[in-house]
Amino acid sequence: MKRSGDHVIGDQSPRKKKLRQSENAVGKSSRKARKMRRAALIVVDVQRDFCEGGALAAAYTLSLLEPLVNCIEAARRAGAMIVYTQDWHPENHSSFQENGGPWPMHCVANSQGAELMPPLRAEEGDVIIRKGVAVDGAGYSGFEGTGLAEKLRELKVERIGVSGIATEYCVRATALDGLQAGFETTVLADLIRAVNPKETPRVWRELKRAGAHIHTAAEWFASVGKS
Ligand code: VGL
Ligand code: ZN
Repeated sequence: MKRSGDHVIGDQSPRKKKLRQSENAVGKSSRKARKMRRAALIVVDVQRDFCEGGALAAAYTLSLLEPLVNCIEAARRAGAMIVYTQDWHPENHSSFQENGGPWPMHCVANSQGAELMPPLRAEEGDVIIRKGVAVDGAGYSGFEGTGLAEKLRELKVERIGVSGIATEYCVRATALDGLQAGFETTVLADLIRAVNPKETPRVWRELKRAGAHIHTAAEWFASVGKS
C-alpha cells in the first residue's frame, strides 16, 4: 500500500505543532506517536440515487460535488485515507415501500443508482464499504456490520472527517458509530446534505452532544495536515 506508510500527517508549522501537542497532552506523548495520527475522510453514500434526479435525492446535491471532489483531492495530498460508503441493498430490502418500509426503492446492489456519483471515483488504496446488504435493518451506519472500525485501526487511522448524504440518516449514524468506536470525529458542515434541511440544526446539536466536532472542510484540513 503506497499511501499507508509514507504519508505522515503532522509535518506542520510550529504553531500547529503546539496545538497538536496540547491535543495529545493525555495519552500518547512520543514524537513518533504524534506523527502517526492519521486521518480518514469518509464519504457517505454519494451515489446516483441520492443525488439530483435520483430515486431518493437529498436537497442541494448539485452544490456538493465540486467542493467534495476538491476535499477528496486535498485529503489524498495530505496523506489521509479515503473511505467511500455505498448503500447497497437487495431488491427485497425491508426499507423499501413495496416491502413495508419508508423509502422508495434505491441503491439496489449493482444497479446504476448505486454507483458513486460522477465525478467521484475510487482510486487504488481507497476503501469501499457496502452497507445495508442484508434484507433487514436500515443499514444507515457505515460501521454497522462492515468491519470499518477494524479496517481503520489496521490503517492506524485515529481521526475521521465525515461527509456525504444524508445528514439526518447515514451521515448521522456513521458519525455516532465512529465516536462510539473511539475515533476523533469531525462532521464536515459544508460537505453534507440532508433529505430535509430543516433537520440539520437538530442533528448538529445531537452530534455535538455525543462528542463530534462540527467544522468546515477547510477548518478540518488545518488540523489534519497541509493540504
Ligand atoms: C439513506 C435513506 C435510506 C442515506 C440510506 O444514505 O442517508 N437514507 N437509505
Ligand atoms: Zn438505503
